[in-house]
Amino acid sequence: SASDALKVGILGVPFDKGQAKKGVGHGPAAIRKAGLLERLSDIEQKLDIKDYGDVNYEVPQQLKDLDIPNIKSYADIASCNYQVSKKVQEIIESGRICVTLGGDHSLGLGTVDGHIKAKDENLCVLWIDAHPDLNTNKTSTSGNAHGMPSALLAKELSDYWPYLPGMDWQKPVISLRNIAYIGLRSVDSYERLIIDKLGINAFGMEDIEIHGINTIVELALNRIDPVGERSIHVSFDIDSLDSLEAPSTGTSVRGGMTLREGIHLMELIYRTGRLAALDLVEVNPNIGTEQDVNRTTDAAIHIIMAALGHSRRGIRPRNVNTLPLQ
Ligand code: 4U7
Ligand code: MN
Ligand code: MN
Ligand code: MN
Repeated sequence: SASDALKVGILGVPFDKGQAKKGVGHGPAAIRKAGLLERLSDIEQKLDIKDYGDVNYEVPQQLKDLDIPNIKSYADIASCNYQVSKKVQEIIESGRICVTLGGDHSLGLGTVDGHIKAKDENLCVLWIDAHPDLNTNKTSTSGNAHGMPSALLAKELSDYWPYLPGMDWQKPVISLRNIAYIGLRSVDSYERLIIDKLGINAFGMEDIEIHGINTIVELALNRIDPVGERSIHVSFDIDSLDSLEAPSTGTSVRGGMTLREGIHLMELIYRTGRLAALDLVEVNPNIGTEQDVNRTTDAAIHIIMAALGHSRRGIRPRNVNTLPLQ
């Protein structure tokens, strides 16, 4: 029946100014074109899906020509994320799981902020990524905002940022105690310093090799949500997967997770029943061959399907216990 359907909202964020490569703004269109909605319509878990289309934004007059040192396209970052936050808050408050399609990972600032507002701070974040995205504008070697969202969100790092005009909406912020990283294998030196100094829950590829993905997800959830009561936000950067699994992305790093590990992780999250927001970011259809793009969008769709209740075991037909006779 419709009442046991899981309510989902899909939001596209065709944003690319958090990094330098053209094409990541076409990520939402590429994932949709690869058949996301069609494939979600026949998974075992019944879904009630509402597509909210793509976010658009304008840079307000008072932010135009504003420059913040070493944050490229700052005014666009601040303005777009404000709209993302409002939309995500609205979708979660309407009782839907918010699936945000990126776009570069700077949008994680807005999605987590919207979730924080919708759930009154009672949430935890799994940041699935080759990179921890923990740079401030003082530590970043690139000035690219897609390497900064978790540092912008972290309560413990707020003193390390200058005043950021146009970001006053971005409050309150989350404690790093409620964030865990999985899949790390490209960590800048200042990011490593922050992780060690603050005792951040950071699980790298070697941890997955030693313990296996199942144990790592359990460990991560135990750390960030020991009682099992928090709303869960998964910010899934497609570059967490190995370059062979997801070649069409801007900052790919070899030696990453298999798609199997990504799917298993999302199946575990689905089973908690507490997933409220999933970001699927950094798919860039301008990178690689057509086959590379298809492989990458297909991986993204598998991750989303697992998060929303697709079962690789299959399920028996409803109300039927025997095989049909001729
Ligand atoms: B992504 C980097 F220096 N750390 O800050 C930086 F290595 O959202 C990469 O995870 C950031 O893809 C990658 O520019 C951001 C670099
Ligand atoms: Mn990222
Ligand atoms: Mn990354
Ligand atoms: Mn990237």
